[in-house]
Amino acid sequence: MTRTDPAADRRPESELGIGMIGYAFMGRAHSQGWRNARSFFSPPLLPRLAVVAGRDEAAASETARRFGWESVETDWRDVIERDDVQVVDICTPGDTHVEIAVAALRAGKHVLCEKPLANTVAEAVEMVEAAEVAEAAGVLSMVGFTYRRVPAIAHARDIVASGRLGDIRHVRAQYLQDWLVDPNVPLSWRLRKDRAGSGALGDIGAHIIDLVQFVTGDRLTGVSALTETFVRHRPLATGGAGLSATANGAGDVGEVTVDDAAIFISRLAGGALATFEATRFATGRKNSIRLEINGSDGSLAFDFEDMNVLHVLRGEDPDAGFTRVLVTEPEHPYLAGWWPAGHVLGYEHGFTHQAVDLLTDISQGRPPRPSFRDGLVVQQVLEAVEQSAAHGAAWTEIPHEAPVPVT
Ligand code: SOE
Repeated sequence: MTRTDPAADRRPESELGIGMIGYAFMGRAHSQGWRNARSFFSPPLLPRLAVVAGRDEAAASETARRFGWESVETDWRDVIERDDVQVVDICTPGDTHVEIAVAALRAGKHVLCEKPLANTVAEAVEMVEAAEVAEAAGVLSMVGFTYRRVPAIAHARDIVASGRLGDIRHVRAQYLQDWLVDPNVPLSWRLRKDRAGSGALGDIGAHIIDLVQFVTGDRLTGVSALTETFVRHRPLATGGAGLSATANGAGDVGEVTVDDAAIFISRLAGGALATFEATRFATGRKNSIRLEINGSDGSLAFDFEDMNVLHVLRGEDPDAGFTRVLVTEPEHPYLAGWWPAGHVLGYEHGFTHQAVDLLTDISQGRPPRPSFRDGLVVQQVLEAVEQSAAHGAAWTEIPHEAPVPVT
């Protein structure tokens, strides 16, 4: 362990030590979330960036230097053993989530775990069981579906919950990226089933499954799905570090073992029909999360590539068309902590809102949302999609009763 701040041990009780495991894209996004939670909001408990952990000490140290983490570890087990860490923040690939989260919860640490919760339903069940035992002892947990915390999405949920759209009839959800269209993009951990669990389906499909259930307050009851892998072999990144070469021993390419795209239809428990599309091959779409909800008395539409705007049609005057609502007023969710109306927010702000909500929940002993059980429900949908796609798009029910009985 290398300690960068000698004053680190003398901190007021109103702080929680954060131990972040992982330092790459999500590590950077979470780091700024913890920092801005402290700078722009006044959560009852302030986050102290105690330690960032990664097997690559140089890379983890660079994240520590850039974001102000007080120390660095190279083994996540050492993070969990530290008395100055009260929250473990898991920012590593999905194949590591269950082991780290269960160990951290059993060690009495609150846990924030990146999405998707796990790589399988079985792993998610194990995590829910550990989380609910820990919760009984006041140790809390959250899964990182941060798009719930985009103000326009939270506002959309409030509109649906108010009943202003009437009975929900249609839900249209897409998550469109194009970073894999080039077949020369090297094989990364996200393209290996043993590391990521699935491809576009679990990485970005999980987001829109959670968003639809969050905004509508409803649940998917079953799916009929297709998946596709358009590019089945890719160059190994930088000599294939951490990735096995293809069976033919060529050594310069590796097999893609996950989906590049998934499309599926569903019916919500309340009767609405829903369509989902998650793809990394939507050429020209960079991070377009699109949601449209049609109700008997109105509609709403959202696109993350214009993330501060929510288009709302209120049924009073259908000729009026959709109203463009700029969701930046102080009374809109989370905005009071930021800038005056019109000074728009970005992708990173959802991570700050996530940090603020978790810290507030911990201070009040309130179970955070989305919970690990919410993450398990998403995992069940992911598994149903893969089962349906493996059986000619056969209709596949999603168990109504979670495999972990609600206690
Ligand atoms: C890659 O698809 C990715 O980084 C996802 O893993 C994130 O969850 C999403 O927010 C942005 O795109």
